[in-house]
Amino acid sequence: MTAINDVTTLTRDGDIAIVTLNSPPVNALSAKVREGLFEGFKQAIADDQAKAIVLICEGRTFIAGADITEFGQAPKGPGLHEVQQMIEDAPKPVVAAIHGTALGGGLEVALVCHYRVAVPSAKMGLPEVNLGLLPGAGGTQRLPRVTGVEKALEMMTSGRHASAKEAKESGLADEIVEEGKLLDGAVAFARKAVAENWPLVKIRERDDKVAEARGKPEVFEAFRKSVARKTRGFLAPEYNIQCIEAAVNLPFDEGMKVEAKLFRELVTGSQSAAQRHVFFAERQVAKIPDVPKETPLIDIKSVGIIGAGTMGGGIAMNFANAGIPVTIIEQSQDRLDAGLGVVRKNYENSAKKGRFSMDEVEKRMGLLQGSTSLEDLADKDLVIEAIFENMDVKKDVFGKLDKIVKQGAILATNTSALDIDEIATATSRPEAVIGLHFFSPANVMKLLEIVRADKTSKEVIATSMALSKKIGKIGVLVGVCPGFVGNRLLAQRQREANKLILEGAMPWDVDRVLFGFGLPMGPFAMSDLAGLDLGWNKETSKGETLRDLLCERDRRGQKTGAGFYDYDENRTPSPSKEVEELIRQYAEERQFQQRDISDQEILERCLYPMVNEGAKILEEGKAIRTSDIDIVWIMGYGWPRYEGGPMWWGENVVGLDKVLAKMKEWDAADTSGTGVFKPSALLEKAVADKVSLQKALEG
Ligand code: T1G
Repeated sequence: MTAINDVTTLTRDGDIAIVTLNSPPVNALSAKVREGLFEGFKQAIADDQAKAIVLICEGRTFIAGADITEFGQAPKGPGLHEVQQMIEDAPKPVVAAIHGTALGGGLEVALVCHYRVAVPSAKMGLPEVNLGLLPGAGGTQRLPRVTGVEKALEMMTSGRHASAKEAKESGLADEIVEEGKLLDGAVAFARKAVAENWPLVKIRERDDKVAEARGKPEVFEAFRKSVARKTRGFLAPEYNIQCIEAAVNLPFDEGMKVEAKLFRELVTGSQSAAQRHVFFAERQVAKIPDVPKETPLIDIKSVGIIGAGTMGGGIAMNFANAGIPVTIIEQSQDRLDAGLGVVRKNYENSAKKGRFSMDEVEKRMGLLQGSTSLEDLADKDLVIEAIFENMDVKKDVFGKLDKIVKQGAILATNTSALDIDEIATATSRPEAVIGLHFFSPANVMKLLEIVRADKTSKEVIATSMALSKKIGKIGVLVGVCPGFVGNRLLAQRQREANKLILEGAMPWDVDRVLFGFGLPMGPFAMSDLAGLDLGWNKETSKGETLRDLLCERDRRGQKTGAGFYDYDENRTPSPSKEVEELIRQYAEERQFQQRDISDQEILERCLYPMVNEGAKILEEGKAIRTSDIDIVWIMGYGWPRYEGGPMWWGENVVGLDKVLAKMKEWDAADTSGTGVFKPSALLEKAVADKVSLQKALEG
């Protein structure tokens, strides 16, 4: 056995050389790994006793891609293309032995090997698009030559991982070997290739699969249309498509030049920097400085949920989906039946869409028991209250839970803004109380704000964080403050949007600017969708606010065919002349000066205060890091990943100095006395010291 370097060894099994990588956590193609591959293959090729070579990895996975932590650094060691050239030109068969996830550069290394074998649990993909990139090591030219153009288009623009079975069917894998016997299987396969003198397959020399799409630009146009909505605003999907067009229409080496050019554009651009930031931010959220990894977890075997409304039912589905039995409490059998009926309907709709079988519907429904008695929650390990958003009602319920539920259970509230420290005072066990703020629809939205109260114990926090992953959520730990993190930033945007339409912009102007920025929907379209009459009623309406006036005119949103917008029978919105006149009159009566407002001002007024508020949240210790705030807004409110999240965007696209200057300008001009534009001290410090907010926070 030869140690090539500290992550690569070279051994021989008879006449088969074996290059083994062992570079945790995912054998990413760091400089050391590339060095080891280059030197290891050089020696294996030079070894006349070795009639073939197997490339295999120790640990959890085959190479999972380029080392994303190396991006932006000066390149060291042999380049990936050099390593690939060495492998592809080897004068003897090279077999990639794949387990875990062969992704990105990892699959691109496997594609220059002559053959690929995999275990049944292996997965393969080119997910660079999720990092705002494209496969930059020949993947865009080789994948379509193996799988054909349509599958390559779908795989590269979705970034999904193909199973070993699919890989075998599409020609990406040549053989599936027994689980747990990858090395033996790969060596036997290599030996067979030698014994039967198989040709050394170079994918770059194949043309049949790409030729099928030659002269058919409609294949690409149809595909572009099919992904347009999902990829709106993202550069990388289109660049991936263009590389595949090059693979169809140009000789291999020319196609490689197109790939290199477009890769360089993406990797040096802001979108990829933002998406790489999000990749790491999504993993950082799980790290809680004062809650060590070793913190013991409470075993959550059964869950109680109080409230079978939209939120309670949606929350219950998350646990049933994870196979955890749930008891749902409602005040009456009718409300219980209605709530469980909605859950069943949701499951049946998913089954109709082919997501799972009707048997699975019954299995999950079987995990949901209904009751009208809180006493039935006595033995639950976790109880989540999802009832009316009123402090007295919540404190009353928590007082009862404190008497009923076994010691050691977690008592959680789904409140979206109320003070959880106060709710905890209704119990004798504040250390067991935590906020689990789900976002509607609770069974769909990935974000879960986990709200630690002053006395919440580390075990309860650690258990809640682990549980969020188990039920498929991204749990972000936040502190108790009005609106926690997500809604607290939203309030900043909402306030400015509501003022802008009194100062001369129209709702459709604000929505257009924010939709154009990449948010899924503007605030006024969102209000029409949710309904303007939430919490409003005719009897008590005083006709004071714009919303009162709209609701009194039965303009309650999409459901009444009119809200801020007019809607046709297909609910297609159009600006409303009536609303425009109503707004102008309402503004004049309140002495608002109307003026032309630019799109830039709309964007700044809506988004800069969010950055400033995020800095205040950090200052107050209500979020651990700026990237957690980014994740909250990406996962919970649809902030575009290619803009990195509000804090990343404020720092890396706008510049904190510009945000601060505007906050100061608006603060100086503000006569409301509310201080809403007061610049965050942390923001001022970061700008003064010319450091990031995180650095300024860490001192
Ligand atoms: N580079 C560096 N670190 C990586 C990494 C990578 N490619 N992939 C994962 N990690 C770290 C991750 O940050 C975490 O670190 C730990 O590994 C476990 O990851 C030339 C240019 C492989 C499916 O996009 O999809 O190749 O937090 O928590 O849930 O064309 O990681 O423990 O310190 O996610 O089991 C293309 C990205 C790169 C794959 C495993 N490859 N990784 O998931 O564990 S660009 C990717 C993943 C490229 C070429 C281009 C997942 C995973 P820490 P984890 P997991």
